[in-house]
Amino acid sequence: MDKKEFKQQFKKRLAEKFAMEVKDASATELYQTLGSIMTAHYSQDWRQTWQDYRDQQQKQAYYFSIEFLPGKMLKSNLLNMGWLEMIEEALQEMGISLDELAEVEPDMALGNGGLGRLASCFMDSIASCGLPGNGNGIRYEYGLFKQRFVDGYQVELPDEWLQKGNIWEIRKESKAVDVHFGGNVYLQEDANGLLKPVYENGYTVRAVPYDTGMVGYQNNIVNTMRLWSVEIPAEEEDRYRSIEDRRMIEDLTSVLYPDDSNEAGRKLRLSQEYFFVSAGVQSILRYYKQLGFSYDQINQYIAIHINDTHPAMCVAEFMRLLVDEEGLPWEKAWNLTVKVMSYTNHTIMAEALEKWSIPMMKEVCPRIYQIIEEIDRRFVNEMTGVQPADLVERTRIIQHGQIHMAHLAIIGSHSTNGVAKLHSDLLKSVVLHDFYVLYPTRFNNKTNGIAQRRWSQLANRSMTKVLNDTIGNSWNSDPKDIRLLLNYVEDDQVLDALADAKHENKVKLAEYIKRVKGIEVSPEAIFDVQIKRLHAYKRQLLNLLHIVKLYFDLKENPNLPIHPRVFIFGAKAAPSYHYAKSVIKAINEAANLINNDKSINDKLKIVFLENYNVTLAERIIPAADVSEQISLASKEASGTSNMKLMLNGAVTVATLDGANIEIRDAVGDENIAIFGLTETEVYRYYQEHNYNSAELYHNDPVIHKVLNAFVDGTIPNIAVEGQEILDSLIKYNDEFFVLRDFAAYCDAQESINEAYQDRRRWKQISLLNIANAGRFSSDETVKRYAEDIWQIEPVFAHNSERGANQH
Ligand code: CBF
Repeated sequence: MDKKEFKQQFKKRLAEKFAMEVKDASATELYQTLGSIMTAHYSQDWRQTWQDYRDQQQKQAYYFSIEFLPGKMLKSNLLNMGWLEMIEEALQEMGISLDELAEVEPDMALGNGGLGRLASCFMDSIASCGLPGNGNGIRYEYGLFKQRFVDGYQVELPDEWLQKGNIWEIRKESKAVDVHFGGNVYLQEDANGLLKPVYENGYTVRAVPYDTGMVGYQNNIVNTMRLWSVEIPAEEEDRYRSIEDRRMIEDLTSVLYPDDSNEAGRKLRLSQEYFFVSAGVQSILRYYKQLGFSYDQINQYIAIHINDTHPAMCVAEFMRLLVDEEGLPWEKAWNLTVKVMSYTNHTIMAEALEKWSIPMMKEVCPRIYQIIEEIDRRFVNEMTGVQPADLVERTRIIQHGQIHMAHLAIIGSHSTNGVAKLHSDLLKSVVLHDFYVLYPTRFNNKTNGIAQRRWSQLANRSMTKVLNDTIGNSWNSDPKDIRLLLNYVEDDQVLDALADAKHENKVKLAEYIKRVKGIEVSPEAIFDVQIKRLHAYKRQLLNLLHIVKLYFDLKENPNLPIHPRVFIFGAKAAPSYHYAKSVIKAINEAANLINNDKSINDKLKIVFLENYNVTLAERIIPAADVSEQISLASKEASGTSNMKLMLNGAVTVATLDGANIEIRDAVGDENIAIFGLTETEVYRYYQEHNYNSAELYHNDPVIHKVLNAFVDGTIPNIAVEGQEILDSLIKYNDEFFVLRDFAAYCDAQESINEAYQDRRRWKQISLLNIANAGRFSSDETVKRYAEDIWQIEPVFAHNSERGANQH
């Protein structure tokens, strides 16, 4: 489509849809009109992609994830369709700003953080690499809460993202399936002497899929993200007459559980898990049956990926359908199940490895419980005699009245991977060591990646322009080519152009900060950014302690030779995570104190931006000079904001944790500020029980002074929160070694301060970060999943224009 044709279509569609002309239409009406032209256009490719997979009998992967976090899709779809510039110009000629239309799109936030965002990066990359892979999840009516600050406290508001409809999705009633919950199940011989389950009582709900096209990058491939929504089947209407009864059903896909790192031990969450697992697996098997192949080969056509433990019931549901519904013998069904399933672990935090109590599982999905019990019984039988004797007891699925979902996922799949080298090693050596002993070949690493086109070409257009002018645009489709920039590390023109682009982004962010927070910040200052979920192990508190120290230093000596710094935070705390909310309050109050203290000559500012989400990340990241990746070594599985910030030329201050280690390997020690305990040192403390944080507090005058500020009124209005924070650090012995790493962190920060003042050197470091970021593209990550785990291949080009990007 060219500009002229688009403009004609646009006006025609606007008239048909809204009976309006451009000059009378609102931004929402214009946005919806544009969206409908786009979906109509890519729908042909969508159908064709599906047909190609079917005709070519392609093996397909299904990525089951309880969270997806795509953010806004308008511009990313335009970019992937190859339309971005053409549409921008055409709209402009009609007096419409694309940015204003993008503003009205809700940020699709069906996830909490890294886990869900990774799933969406994968969707983008899977389609862009021409790989046959689909998403399967839940269409929550309310996304992750909207965060507001009231008197410095986090307040959560509902995210009614569907209020104005969602232009990207299609409700597919014809693909609905029924999901059965509750009641009793017993086994009875059928006419052929086979044991079949008989269901009593219980209730059935309808799962209706809403499909969203996942548009590949300029390759005419469109995959599917299928999100399930609950409905009451017409034939069951009579059963659900009261509002309470209906509410009970509707709640199933109403809200996203607002936490991705604590055990979500509630019946609703378990029901949600079974709901999307059962619906997804049923629809996959229905498709497979239409292909007409025997079940013996199902693993050659289907791969199911269990993203974290939430969809682990896929193992049992697949068994249920093969054994109960299709009549396969147990052993045969089991062999196939293990070959079809694979699992990614995303955390070493014990509390996030889900466990469900037997009574609850029996109540929610009794047949699934029976199947898990049988898997567990057979596992124990099979492992009889394995040494050491207690290994089986430690690895079995059902222990002490609880069902261990990670154990189910590992035992029931052929692959378990971690998400960064260190994390995968820790899984093997510590967290899942017992399983590694049993199944050494199942364990592997797949370091995370990011959808680089979104985080550069969309989010940072000024940098993109410099890169395109300097190295051409092959990196647009093959992010690895960004390394061509290495040739320009001594080129002052390029260094200056990149620095100018950064400055432009900082000016824009400064304007935004002024608009939403009323805080004046100078784009000449260092923009130092920590953006991620608020969690004690991520140590936003360490960042704050250092800021307070700097503040005291400046109070003592206002002429201290430090380059002005703006510390920017973005973080949501899970609503029930009291401690995290106290840290938010403390940061906000410290901001009030420091930002209003004229005596420090504007050398220090704190900006805590509300409602951190994908869209806000797209504003902040291009403007960042410094990237804070300061979790306690061993605790952050990978991190992905570290990769986004690096790609945008920020310099990382980091512990040797998660993917920071690989970033260090990529850029070299001299282009990153590493500090703090290593994972080995942390584990040594755990073994020797010899950490004493109170000693540090009493003996180190700097720590003493900084911590006292939290309880002596220096930071105002945090009497309760300040005490809670102090107690966590002293009384409860500082679980995440904040005080132990404090001095090293201050030194690392000082090295950043010095490095920044050597402008040329800083620009070079920044360039080296950009140039070395290509390896963290999720294109590369999904290719490794495709090859090593799912065994899927790029679709064979249907015609010369279609197919995998040739990179
Ligand atoms: O692997 C993706 C991300 O997942 C988490 O957010 C998670 O929810 N477990 C981890 O905390 C991140 O380290 C990781 O990058």
